[in-house]
Amino acid sequence: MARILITSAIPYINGIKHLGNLVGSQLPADAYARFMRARGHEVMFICATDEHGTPAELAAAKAGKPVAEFCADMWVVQKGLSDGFRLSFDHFGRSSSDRNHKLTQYFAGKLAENDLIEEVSEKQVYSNADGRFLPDRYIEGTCPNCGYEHARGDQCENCTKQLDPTDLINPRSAVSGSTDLEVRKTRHLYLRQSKLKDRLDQWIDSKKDWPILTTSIAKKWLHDGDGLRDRGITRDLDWGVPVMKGDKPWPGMEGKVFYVWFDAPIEYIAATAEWADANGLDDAAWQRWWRTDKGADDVRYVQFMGKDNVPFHTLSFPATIMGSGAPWKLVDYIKSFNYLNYDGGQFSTSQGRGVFMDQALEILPADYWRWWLLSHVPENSDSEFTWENFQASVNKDLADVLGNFVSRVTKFCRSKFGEAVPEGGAYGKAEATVTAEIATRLEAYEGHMEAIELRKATSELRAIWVAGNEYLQAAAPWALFKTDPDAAAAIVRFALNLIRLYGVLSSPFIPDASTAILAAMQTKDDSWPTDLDAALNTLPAGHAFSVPDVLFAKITDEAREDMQARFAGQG
Ligand code: B3M
Ligand code: ZN
Repeated sequence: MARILITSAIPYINGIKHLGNLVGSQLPADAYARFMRARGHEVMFICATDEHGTPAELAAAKAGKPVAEFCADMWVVQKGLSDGFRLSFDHFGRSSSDRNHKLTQYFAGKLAENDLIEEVSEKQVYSNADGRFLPDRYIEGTCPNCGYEHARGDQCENCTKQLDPTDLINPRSAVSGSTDLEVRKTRHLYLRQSKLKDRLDQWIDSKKDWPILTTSIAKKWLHDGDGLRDRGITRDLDWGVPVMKGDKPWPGMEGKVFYVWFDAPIEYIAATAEWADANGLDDAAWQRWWRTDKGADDVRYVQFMGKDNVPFHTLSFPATIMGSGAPWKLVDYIKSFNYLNYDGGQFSTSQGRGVFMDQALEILPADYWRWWLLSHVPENSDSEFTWENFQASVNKDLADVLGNFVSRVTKFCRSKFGEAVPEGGAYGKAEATVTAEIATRLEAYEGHMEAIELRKATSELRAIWVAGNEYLQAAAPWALFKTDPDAAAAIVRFALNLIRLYGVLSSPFIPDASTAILAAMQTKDDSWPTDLDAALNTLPAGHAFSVPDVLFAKITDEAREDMQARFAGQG
C-alpha cells in the first residue's frame, strides 16, 4: 500500500466555474483519487478556494458585500457544487484560513533568512480613474511576446508567458478601461528565484516521466532567459495575507499583503492542516504528508492543473519550497491539461457562453457530465464540447451499453428465475473467453490509470462494458431458456456478477451509477478485483438482488436542441 497526496489547482473564489475549469484539474484529480483509494492506497486529496487577489475584491464589490463575507458565501456555493459533482476531496479548504496566513508568513520568513528575499523600490501602475494601484492582472494590453491583444499584466493567456504589467504594449485598466494610468513608487518584496535556477533546472531535468506538456512549459520559462527573473511577492492591497516575517512584523511592509500566487500553492499544505484541525487531529497527522522529516518521504505527491498554471507549479512554488531550506515535500508528478473549448469557440464567463457547474447539475445528473468530460479530457491537445457529441456519448456509452446491460440482465432474471442469482449449469468456454478479454483490458485500464492517461482508461472501461454486452448477445439466455434452463441460469449468474464487477470498475468515473449498481446487487463487496475468476463468482447462487431504476435516461434530440440554444450565450 502506498501513500498518495493529490492536489487539484484551487479555483478562484470570484465566481462559479465552467465545465472547462472543472475538467482542467478537479475532475481528473477526483477520478485518480477514487481509483487509488479503490486500489487500497492511502490517499489525501486536497482542494480549496483561492480567495485572495483583486478578482475576489472586485467580485465582492460587484456583489455589494464586504470581501470576507463574499468569500465565505462563495465558498459555500463552490463546496456545494463540488459535492454535487461528487468530488471526493478529503478537505476543501480556504486560502484565507488562519493556517494559510501562518504558513505563508512562515515561508516568507524562511526565504528571508536564506537571503532569498530582496526589497525593491518599484514603480507600480496607479489608475487615476479607479483611484487605486492596479494589480498586474487588472492591466490589459498587447503581449510583447505573441501580440495577443488581451494579455493580462501577470500572464499572457495565449502564449502562457509570465509578464510584468510594464511589459504590455498599450496598457489600460481592466477595471474601467481607462488609459489614464500613472506609474508610482512603492516598495515590494521580491523572491530571488534566479538564485535557485540551477537547482530547479536539475530538478526538472530529473523528471523524465512527466507529461511533455508540463516539462515543455517549465523548460521554456527556465531556458528562454527571463522566465526565472526575480518576482514581486507583495502587493498594495487590503485583502490577503498581511506581509510578516514569520510571526514578526516586516518593517516597511505595513499595510501590504502577499501576492495571491505566493500564498495560493501554500494553501495545499495549509488545507491539509485545516483537514487535521477539522478532524480534531494533531500537527503530526498533516505533517506526515508534507514533511519529509516527519514521515512524508514515502508519499507520492501528484498535482493536477491546467496548462496556464504550470509555470507557477514548476518554478515559483518549488522555489518557495526549496528556498525555505526546510524538509517540505516537493511534487513528484505534475499532470497538466490543455483547454476544453465550447461548441466552436471558447467558454466565456463574461459572455455566459458554455455550461457552468451549477447549470450542468440543474439539467442532468453528475455522472453524465463526468463521463463525457473525463472521456474527452484535453490531455494531448485542446478538445471541444459539442452537444451532439455529448448526447451521443451519454446515449451510447452509458444508456445503450452499460445501462442496457444492467437492465436486460436483471429484468430477464427477475422474470424467469426471480430476484436472486439463479443456480444450475456451470460457466464454460464463452465465459472463459470473455473473462480473458476483460482480464487483458482490465490490466490496460489499471495501467492507464496509474499513468494518469484518463482518456485511454475510459476507452478500456467502455470496452469492458462492451465485452459483457457482446457476450450476452451471443450467449442469448432468452433463447436457451426454453431448451436448457440450467445453461441459461449459468449465463445469467455470470452476467449478474459482471454487473457487480462493472459497479466496482466504473466507480472512479461514474460514482453514483456505481453506488446504484452495487445497491441493486445488494452487496457491500466493492473490492477491486485481483483475481478476476474469483471476482466473477462473488455473488453466489441464491444471492438476492433487485432491478435498479433506469440508470441513464437517453437525451432526446429535442432536449439537446433546447440546451444548445439555452447555452449559446449573448456574445
Ligand atoms: N486559482 C488559477 C486557476 O484557478 C488559480 C490556481 C491556483 S493553484 C495554487 O486556474
Ligand atoms: Zn502572448
